[in-house]
Amino acid sequence: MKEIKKVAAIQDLSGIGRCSLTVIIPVLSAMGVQVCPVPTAVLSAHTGYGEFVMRDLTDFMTPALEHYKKLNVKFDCVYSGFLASSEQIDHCLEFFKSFPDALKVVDPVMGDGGKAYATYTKELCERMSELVAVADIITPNLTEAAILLGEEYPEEPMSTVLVKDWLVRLSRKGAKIVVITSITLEGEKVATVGYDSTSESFWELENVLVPAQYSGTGDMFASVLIGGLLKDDELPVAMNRAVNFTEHTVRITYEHNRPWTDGLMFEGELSQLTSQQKLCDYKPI
Ligand code: PXL
Repeated sequence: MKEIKKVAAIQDLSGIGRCSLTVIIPVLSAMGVQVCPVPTAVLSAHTGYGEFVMRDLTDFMTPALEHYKKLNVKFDCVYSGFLASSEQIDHCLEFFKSFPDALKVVDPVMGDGGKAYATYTKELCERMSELVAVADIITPNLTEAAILLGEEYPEEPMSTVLVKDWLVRLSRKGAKIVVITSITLEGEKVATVGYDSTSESFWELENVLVPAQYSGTGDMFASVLIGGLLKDDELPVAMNRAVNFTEHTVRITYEHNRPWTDGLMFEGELSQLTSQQKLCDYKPI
């Protein structure tokens, strides 16, 4: 029987407003990957609601890791995302160190639209670079890329030359592969761009413009990307899969005129993720 790949997902569980584990578990499961959640916090609703109750689970992480080591669990991927305290950076580093053969994915969740999320302190943002340093793959959005590089959030469309410079500078912080989502490029384009430092290749996937943004979009993108890479997709193929599915669910949500806090209406669309078809709408830049 084919082995099912296992991902340790170090992420929060938010009851309302699809994001983090409530996106990652169904999406990766539909792609045939087992998600083993390591909850960083439990929230009544994600932070975008402004009002929410949250239980920080920092003290759960080390005992959980010790248990997995005792069970001799082998994870194929360790994937970190929303963190509740700067101390959790140390626990994530321990997870990455404990499973050296796993694909290490860091979604440096810190903010969006040029602003940091409500619970993200300056210290937590500063320490995120320690995780980026040990990652194989990082998936920042433009806000997070700017924070990691110590740059201002670009209010103007970016040139391809500048985007490539950001990708290379980010990869020099440690990760072999860097994928940045939601970049506004010159020529009224929004794109997802990727860089593989081993082959020194750059990829761009143009996104269809939808005049709305929804919570959990980054989690959706990263989950589909990971699912593809664990099925041995090449980077541009996995990016293509992730862009297409994310875009499709954004469009459906927009057509239903849902508030952005609800997240993406993906539940009826999961069957699309089971397809093995490899797409090639990407282009080198
Ligand atoms: O999708 C990022 C995210 C994850 N988890 C929580 C959040 C957010 C973004 O707002 O609040 C709790």
